[in-house]
Parts: sequence; structure tokens; C-alpha cells
Amino acid sequence: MRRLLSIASAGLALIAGCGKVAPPEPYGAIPTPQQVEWQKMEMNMFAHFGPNTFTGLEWGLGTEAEDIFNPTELDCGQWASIAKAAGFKGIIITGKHHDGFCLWPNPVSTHTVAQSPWKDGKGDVLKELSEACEAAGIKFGVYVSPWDRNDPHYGTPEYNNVFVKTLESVHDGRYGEVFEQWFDGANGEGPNGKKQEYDWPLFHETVLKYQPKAIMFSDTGPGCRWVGNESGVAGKTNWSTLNTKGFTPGAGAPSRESLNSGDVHGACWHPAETDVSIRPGWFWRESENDKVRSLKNLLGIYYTSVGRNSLLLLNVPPDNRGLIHPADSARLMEFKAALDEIFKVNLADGAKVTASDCRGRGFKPGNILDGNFDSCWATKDGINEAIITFDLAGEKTFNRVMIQEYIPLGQRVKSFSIEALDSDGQWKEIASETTIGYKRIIPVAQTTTKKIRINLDSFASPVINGFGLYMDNISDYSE
Ligand code: FUL
Repeated sequence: MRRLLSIASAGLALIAGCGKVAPPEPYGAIPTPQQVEWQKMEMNMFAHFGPNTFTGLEWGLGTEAEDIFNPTELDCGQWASIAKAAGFKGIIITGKHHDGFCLWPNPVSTHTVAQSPWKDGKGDVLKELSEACEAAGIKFGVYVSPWDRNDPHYGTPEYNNVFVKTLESVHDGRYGEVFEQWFDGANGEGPNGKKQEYDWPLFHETVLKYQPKAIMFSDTGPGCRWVGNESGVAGKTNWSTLNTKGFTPGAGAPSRESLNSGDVHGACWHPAETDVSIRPGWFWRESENDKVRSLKNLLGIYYTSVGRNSLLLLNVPPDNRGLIHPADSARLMEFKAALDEIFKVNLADGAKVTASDCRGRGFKPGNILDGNFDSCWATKDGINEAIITFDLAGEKTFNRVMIQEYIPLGQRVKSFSIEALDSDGQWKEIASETTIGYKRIIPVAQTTTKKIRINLDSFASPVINGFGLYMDNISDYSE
């Protein structure tokens, strides 16, 4: 019997030997499955809305009377359908900004929609927006500012408990799943002139207790990190890894450079989120209706955020009626139409893909073009430098090159260059870059060629799962 069993297991081993080879070991810090899903969202909408929408301030004082909040035509269904049509996968709303006013009836505050005349104090913006997002098939997220210029407890240890209760009333399930909690690091003075010592571990623990899948944004994650500026520009070198030991959000944050570029070999997977407003301010004001970013400006931001291994969080602030103003929605539709047009045809489709090395069955170079996120090309262990060649289906003309690393196994490529075969049969370098990550889109000079190749230098076997060549006739963006 024992002999039979060992023959059977030898047979199984043989069959296994003919199967797919094992994937490379993960390298360095790696994302959680939620972080991978979050990164795939690529573009989300930010919605700054609250008393400032009615006063024109950027930072409310906290002393605004509650009756200032009275949108006449609030329609979260309109926000959600515009966001969806614009290609955003989720909306993050300022449930509470620094002025402390809560867009939901927060039971531990007396400075909320419940004290406002809007819907006779029976309204709840978070409820309306979460339901509208669900109906539109996009995700719902919140910004809840720890800095509070209204709460009388702010500046005392008790405030941390009040803030925990505030978080609980957003995250306990009454608004369904919250995909992202946005923690602003701002830590100014409260009504009594004191600053607060935030209990970050307690805040994080509270969110995760109710929303274990939520991504938490701050200068130090733990889900994703601030990109270090509010102008829409991630670093050309952009590691999704960051060292956070000894740092805190806000005044104790890592340097802006670190936030912008991440840290090579950083201990934590904290990918960059690029938050930027479509208008000069974060909140809507009448005087800025004619200052909405141009289409070309938005496309530039797309390249410097999504195109640089970052998620784009574009702020589109609803107006004082509670609607997205036509100036913003029209621009968003132009933006979406332009992205659709630019990325409609992948000129690399149909190419014959070869590589200087292949890990084996299951990792063939052709996987790069199959459109499946989870199928990729990789080299054998120990082969960290490699060349992938795309023999295009005829001569193609393009000015954008897109490449993707399979991030569930970490961010592995440290540098790469792109070469195109010129009409004399010589390889000519058209780009030389550092990091790739989830997605990199490189603007290159307009190039016409039959063959293109990527030279990769990696910390461990490179693992590539996407590649594209595109012609952008709209943005004229270059670096
Ligand atoms: C900043 C805030 O102070 C701004 O008002 C805005 O909310 C921006 C997104 O984050 O830190």
C-alpha cells in the first residue's frame, strides 16, 4: 500500500512538473488586496461641500451659524451620475471640514445638518450620497477632519473620544461600505485656542473595526499617502513604498520629496494619491465659475498622476444649490471624451512579443498584451535585467507609451529605457525612466516604427502585465 502511494505521489509530482511554473516571490513591501483594488480605480472625485460653500471661505471659522447651510436643490444623484459619466470610480465627500460642521446628524455634535434649516433639520448628506453612489455603481468615501474649530472639547484629551464617536457614526455601517477614509493632517487651534494631540492609532483602529476594507489616507497612510502637493503632480520617480517609522500625519510628516517620490525599499506599501481641485479653491464659489481648469490642464494632470503610478482624486465642489455647476460638469465630460479618444486604440495590439528571458509556462511575453491584469510575463529568478520586444503589426505612429508592473508582487523595476527601431534599422532611445509601478504613461516624441523594445533593470525578476502605445492628438502634453 505504502509503495502504491509513493508511486502515485511521484506521478502527481511529474504532472505538477509539466504545469505552470511558480510565480516569482513577492519583493519588498506588497499591497493588500484592497490596496490593489483601490489602485485599479485610477480616478476618484473629491467633493468639498459645507458651510464654506455658502460663505466663500476656504477654512471656515467654526463659528458659522448652522442656518447658513441651506442648499436649495441638493441632488447627490446628479453628483454621482456626473462622476460615473466622467469615469470616476468613487466619490469622497468632506463629511466634516475644519469648521467642524457635520453633513450628517452626528450624535456627538450640535453643529450639524440637524441644526440647520435644510430639510427642517431632517436631512443627511452622507445618507443621500452613499445611496446615490450605490445606485450609480460607484464607491462612497469620506473626509472627516480631526481638526475641529467648533468642538468645545478640541484641545483636551476628551476630544479624541468625541472624534472616535464621530468616526463611529460614519463608519458603523449606517452608510454601507466606506471605501476610503481621508485623514487630513491639519492640526490648528480649536475654539479655546488649544491644539489637539491626535491619537492616530485609536482613530485607525476605530475605522478598521467597522470598515476592515477601508483605505485610510494620510501623510503616513496606512492605506495610501498624500503626494506632497496640491497641484496634481506625482514624482516621475514614484515608489509606492514609504518609510513611516518616526513620522506622523501633519507637522510630523515625511518630507514633501519623500511623499512625492516614495522611498525606494520603503517598509510600507503606501501608494500616492494625488488630490487636486478642478478650481482654484477647494470649495465652490461663484467668482470661480470661469476659472475651471482647461481640458489640456486636466489632461496634463492625468499624465502626472495616473500616468505616474498614482491615483487621481480630482475635487469637483458642488455649488450652493447643492449641484455640480455646469462649468465643471461640461469640462468633466470633455475630459472623459478626450481620455476615451486618446486611449481608444492600443497600437501595440496584435504585436508579436518576445523577451530575452522567460520564466516558463504561464509567464510568456504575449501575456503582457492579453488585457488580463493577473496574467503577466516574468523572468527566471536571478534574471533582473531583460529586454521585451514588440514587433508591431505594421508601422505605427504614437506619442505615449504605457507600461504596467504586476504590483501584487511588489514594485520591482528600478529603471527602464524605451527604444524604437528607426528607418535605418538602428535602435534609437526614445525614453529613459526610473520607476513603473501599477501604471506609467510616458509622453515621448511622436515616433513611427515597426518595432519597439523595453530594457528593464529590476531589483528582482521583472513582472510586467500591461503595455500600450497611444497617439494623443489632443493634449500636446510633454515633459
Ligand atoms: C487640506 C485642507 O486644509 C484643505 O482645506 C483641503 O481640504 C485639502 C484637501 O486638504 O489639508
